[in-house]
Amino acid sequence: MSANILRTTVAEIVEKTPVFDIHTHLYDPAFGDMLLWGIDELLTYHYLVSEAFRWMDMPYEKFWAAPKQQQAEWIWNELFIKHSPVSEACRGVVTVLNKLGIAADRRDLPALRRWFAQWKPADYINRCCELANVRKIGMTNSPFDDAERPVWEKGFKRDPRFVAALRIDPLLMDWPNAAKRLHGWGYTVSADFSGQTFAEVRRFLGDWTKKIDAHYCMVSLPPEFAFPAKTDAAQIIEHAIMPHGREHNQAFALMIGVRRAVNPQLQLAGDSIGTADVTAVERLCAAFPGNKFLCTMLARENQHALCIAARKFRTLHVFGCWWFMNVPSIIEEITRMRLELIGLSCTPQHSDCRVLDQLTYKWAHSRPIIAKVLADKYEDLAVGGWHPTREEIQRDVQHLLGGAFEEFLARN
Ligand code: FIX
Ligand code: ZN
Repeated sequence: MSANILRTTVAEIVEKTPVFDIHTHLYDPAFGDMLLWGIDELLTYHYLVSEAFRWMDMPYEKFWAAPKQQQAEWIWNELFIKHSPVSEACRGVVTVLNKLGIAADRRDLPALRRWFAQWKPADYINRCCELANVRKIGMTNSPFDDAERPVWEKGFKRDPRFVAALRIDPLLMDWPNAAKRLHGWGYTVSADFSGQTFAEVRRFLGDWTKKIDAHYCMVSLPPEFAFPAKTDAAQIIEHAIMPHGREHNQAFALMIGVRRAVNPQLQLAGDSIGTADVTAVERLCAAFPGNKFLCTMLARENQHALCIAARKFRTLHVFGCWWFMNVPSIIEEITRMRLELIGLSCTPQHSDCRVLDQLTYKWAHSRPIIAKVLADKYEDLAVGGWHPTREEIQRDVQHLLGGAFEEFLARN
C-alpha cells in the first residue's frame, strides 16, 4: 500500500466502522421528552450557553426565565449572526445541519424549526444513528434522578441500541443526603456507616444493576479526589462499590477533574476544571486488583500520567476526550499520545452528547482525527518495513471504536 492509499484506506475504514459511544447523556426513546433533539436543544446546549454569555450583557436571571425558543434565539444571534461560529461547539451545530442536508447558511432560524418539526422521534433517532454510524449508545442513568427513576421502576421495553450505566454521584459526593434517600427507599443505612450500611449500599447497587442492566457503574469526581482517604467517598468505594464490582464483574468508571458550579448563575454551563491527582487512580488499582476501572480525566495536565497508570495496571481502561478536552487540537494530541504509550488498548473517544443530533457532529469531527493519528502510526511502521493488511486495519479500528471497551468489560 502506498502512503496515500494507506491514508485513504484508514480514513474510509474509520468512517465505515460503527461505533459504540460509551458515554452520553441521551436516553432510550421510552424516556420520551428526556431524549433531547432539534434546533432549540442544539442551540441551548450548555457549551453554547457559556460561549454566548461572553457576549450577552443581559442578567442571567432574565435568560433562565425565558422560554427555550427565546434562549435559542439569543444564542443564535450572538454566536451565529453577530459573529462567525468558529468555536468547536458552534461548528458542531453547522456540521449537524450539513449532515442532515439543510442549508445552514441561509441563517433562517424559523425555517430550521419548521424543518425539524416534520420529524417523528422514532424516525429521527434512526436517521441520527445512521448518519453518525453509531451502533450502541451508552446512557447515564441515575437512580437519584426524580424524572428518570419512575420510568425504570415502572418498566418498559428496551431499545437495544441504548445501554445503561449506573450513575451514582450523590452516593459519593453527598453521602448524608444520599443516605436519607436510600433509607426512604427501604435500605437500612446510617449516615455514620454503622450497622448494615455497607451491605445495604451493596444491595442498592445490585438492585439497580439488575433493574437497568448496567454495563458499568460511574461517577464524576472533583480534582481533590483522593484514595485512600478518610472521606465518605473513599469508604463507600472500598466497602461497597469494590465488593459490588467484583460480585457483578462490573467496571467502575471514574471521570475526574470537574469543579461543579464555579459560576452557579450559568447553571449546567457553570462547571469548571481542575488538575487532579492520578496517584489516587493508581492506588485504587493497586488496592483492588480484582476490580476493573474505566477512567477519563478533564485536565490536559493529567492525560500523560493517566496513560502511564494504564501501562502499570491492565485493569485500567482509559477512555474519551471529555468535555473541555473535546476540541480537535487536543483530541489529536491526546489520541497520538495514547497510541504511542498504550497502543490500541484504549477507547480514544466518547461523545458525551446531551442532544441526539449531536451524535452526527461529534463523530464526524472525531473520526478524521482518529484516522489521521492511526495512519501516521502505520506510516511510521512502514518505515521499519511493517505493513498492516486491510483486515488488520479493520480489526484495529474496531478496537478503537468500542471493541476494546467491550472486551475489557467482558474480561473476568
Ligand atoms: O459528568 C458528566 O458526565 C459530564 O459529562 C457532564 O456533567 C457535563 O455537563 C457535560 O455534558 C460534558 O460534556
Ligand atoms: Zn457526561
